Amino acid sequence: MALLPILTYPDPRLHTVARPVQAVDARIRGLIADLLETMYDANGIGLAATQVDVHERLIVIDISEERNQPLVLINPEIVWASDDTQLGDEGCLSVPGIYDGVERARSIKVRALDGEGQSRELAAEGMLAVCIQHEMDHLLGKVFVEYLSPLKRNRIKNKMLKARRDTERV
Ligand code: K1U
Ligand code: ZN
Repeated sequence: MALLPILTYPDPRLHTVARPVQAVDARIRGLIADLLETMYDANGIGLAATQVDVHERLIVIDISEERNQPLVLINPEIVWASDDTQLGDEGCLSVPGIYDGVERARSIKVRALDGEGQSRELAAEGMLAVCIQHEMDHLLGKVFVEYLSPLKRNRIKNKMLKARRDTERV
């Protein structure tokens, strides 16, 4: 297993559209293990392959307090979403230190392959539904700050670029 470097906004590679996973083979099982290790190490509740510069439709999630209920979604598709929405603060490991409100469907149904390559259907609501929608956006090349106003997004972009320059100077 390996810790993978996480791309940070506004890295243009975060806007890459991921292609479907062709086969759940040893390479993909290795990537799943690395994504989970990287997510747990960063104290995240989710991570998309896009964020580690792998542009295939694969996400991992664990919203449990005990951090022992990993969920692997390969080639996920939302097959139903409620009209009812929820507004909640989101964070992102690719935009460290920034939290802001995003409106999302309150309940969804998702079809995906699991880590064994089996097709599953999952109903999710609340935080799990939010996290799945956030991670699936990454696979489409979308970062949550794109839901914010251009003014907020520009401030965040400048803050991230300054933080990157400051780190490079050390
Ligand atoms: O970078 C990511 O995509 C993971 C992201 C997932 C997420 C968090 C909150 C709302 C939607 C999606 C994170 O894990 S950010 C890390 C974080 O600060 C956090 C951890 C637990 C709960 C809430 C935020
Ligand atoms: Zn994110």
